[in-house]
Amino acid sequence: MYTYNEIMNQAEKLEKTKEIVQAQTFNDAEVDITLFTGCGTSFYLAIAAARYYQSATGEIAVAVPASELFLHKDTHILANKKYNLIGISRSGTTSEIIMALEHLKGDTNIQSMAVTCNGNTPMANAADEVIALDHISEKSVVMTQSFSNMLYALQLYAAKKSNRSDLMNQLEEIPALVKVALENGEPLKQVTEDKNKTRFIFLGSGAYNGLAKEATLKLKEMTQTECESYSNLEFRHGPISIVDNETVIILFTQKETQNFDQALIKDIQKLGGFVVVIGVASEQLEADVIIKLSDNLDDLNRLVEVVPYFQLLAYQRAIFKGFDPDKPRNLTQVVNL
Ligand code: F1P
Repeated sequence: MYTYNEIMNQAEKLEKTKEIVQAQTFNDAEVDITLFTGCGTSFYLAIAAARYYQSATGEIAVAVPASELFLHKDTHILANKKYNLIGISRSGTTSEIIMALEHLKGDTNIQSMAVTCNGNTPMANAADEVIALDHISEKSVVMTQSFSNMLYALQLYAAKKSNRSDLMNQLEEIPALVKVALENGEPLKQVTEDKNKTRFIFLGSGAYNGLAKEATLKLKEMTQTECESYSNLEFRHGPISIVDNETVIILFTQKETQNFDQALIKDIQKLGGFVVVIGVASEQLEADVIIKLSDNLDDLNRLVEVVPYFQLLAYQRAIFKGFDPDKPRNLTQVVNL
């Protein structure tokens, strides 16, 4: 039950996150590369946040799993470049994120920031700056409102760092839009309550690729369904061969992708696949289910508006299949090596 409650009360939490980040001042020393890192959900968040950051600021931003930073430092860190290393972790105690920060500590080219739901942890203490979202304290093993709130915090951070009031104005609408999404009933009932739909594939490009990856993780964690994610047009290059009449494709569409998405949808439907489209451009598209988003924000700024749909999809599917989303198989809240 607490997983459900944590999904359903995330809009209020986003309001508080907005206040926290807007009130904070950040280090504005120049760097060459902003590197976002984390594990699991926090790594997928890093992908979305890095793509948002680069587009907002015009500066180079990349995402790397935390373990890669101590296992293969040289393949990710250039000795002659200055970095802002942004570590993301709900708990602030996951082994790899602490090991990565410790491994890079002392390198004068690297400044660091922790984004976490616990401001008093080894990770927060090891970083030069912290965005602490202490009002998020999830009981659930699966990360839901921590994902949306840390992603939102990093979007607000990018808007502040780039001094872009146009972005900030749009981001301010997010808590209200998430509330509407949460109150949208069960638009995916046709999918969640069909036992003949067994394979789920999420397609998202750009920053939405991070959301597509996180959507697969939610479904895996809550229902142990094997599922995959791809950048929209990559799906044609091989993976489409697995589509059959048990396959559901959830496609995140954007203004830039919609002209290509319709042909892709038709190709998938011809093979028997069931296609759900989520996005503002979805009005122009034909699919099996269309979830239309508000059209007053740019696709990049509305990222968090999409999150409730895939979190509730996983939750509702779990309930339909008789799983307890509060007790996901083989998982613990924090992974320690
Ligand atoms: C990250 C994480 C989660 C995963 C599981 C274990 O934790 O890997 O993504 O769902 O609960 O922990 P954190 O570093 O963000 O606390």
